Amino acid sequence: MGLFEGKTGLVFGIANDHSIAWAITQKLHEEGATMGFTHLPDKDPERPRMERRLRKLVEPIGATLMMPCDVQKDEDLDAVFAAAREELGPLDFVLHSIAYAPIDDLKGQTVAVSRDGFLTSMEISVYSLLSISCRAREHLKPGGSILTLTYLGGEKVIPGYNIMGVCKAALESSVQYLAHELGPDGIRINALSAGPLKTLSSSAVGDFEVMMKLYNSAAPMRRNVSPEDVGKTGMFLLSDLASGITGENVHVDSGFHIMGAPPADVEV
Ligand code: 0WD
Repeated sequence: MGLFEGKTGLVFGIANDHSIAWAITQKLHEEGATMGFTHLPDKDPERPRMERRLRKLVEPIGATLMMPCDVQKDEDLDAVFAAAREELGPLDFVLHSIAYAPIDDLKGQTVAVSRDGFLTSMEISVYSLLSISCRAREHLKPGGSILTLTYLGGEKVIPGYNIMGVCKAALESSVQYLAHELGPDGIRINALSAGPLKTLSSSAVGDFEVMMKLYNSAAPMRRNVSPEDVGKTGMFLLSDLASGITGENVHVDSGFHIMGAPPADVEV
């Protein structure tokens, strides 16, 4: 019997088949989970690109719930959780795999980020975890689990990651405060810090290709991670196998984060 047999959850953040949320979803599905999904609202209802892309992926795995959701809108979040209650009943897990920064602010120096860019980046990339967790608290069963995605740029300076690094630092701190507050209700929350993977979001980050190459030569395992690596650990953290883990930032990065200097065989 699969680890998620008879379990239900909500997944935020599948944009396409390269999305990290999709890698984790596939593992959850293999273990028997029933899931609801959200996609960014389509601007043109005549050509619902986002909805179609998501539908193509999740219909074949038996998704019963697919809804538009812009995390900047409370009414969207309320509608998603109300529909989840109706369709899926009390939830076992919630996956938050969302981040955004306006491109000019992301590419520019952190010192020069605009006020609006800062607020938008923080709202979508950090506040969304708080607002989703606040609602999830009402819908998760005791023993329920929340997972968010982060990156080493929240702990150390990664050139090119800029304002998103500041967001990830705030996200990781939020995970700890939320773990403290939700723990008494029997709810766990963790972050998974993934190595660099080629996705829609990461294509906007400067020097990301350089980072991917660097992992191949400088990570202890001398390779970058795969979506499969991240999918497996994401599923584990949401599962009952991780029943004693909360407030943690689990690195799935071939060990890259432990290095303080490149190995001797790497040319600098
Ligand atoms: O190397 C990477 N790709 C890494 C990503 C390494 C470590 C961490 N991460 C993180 C990201 O920062 C993010 O938190 O993983 C998470 C997922 O990112 P992803 O899978 O790399 O990127 P993507 O497939 O683009 O999914 C992020 C999604 C959005 O995609 P687009 O590309 O359409 O912006 O976040 C969602 C959206 O589906 N999103 C929103 N959802 C609701 N409301 C919003 C919003 N306002 N904005 C973005």
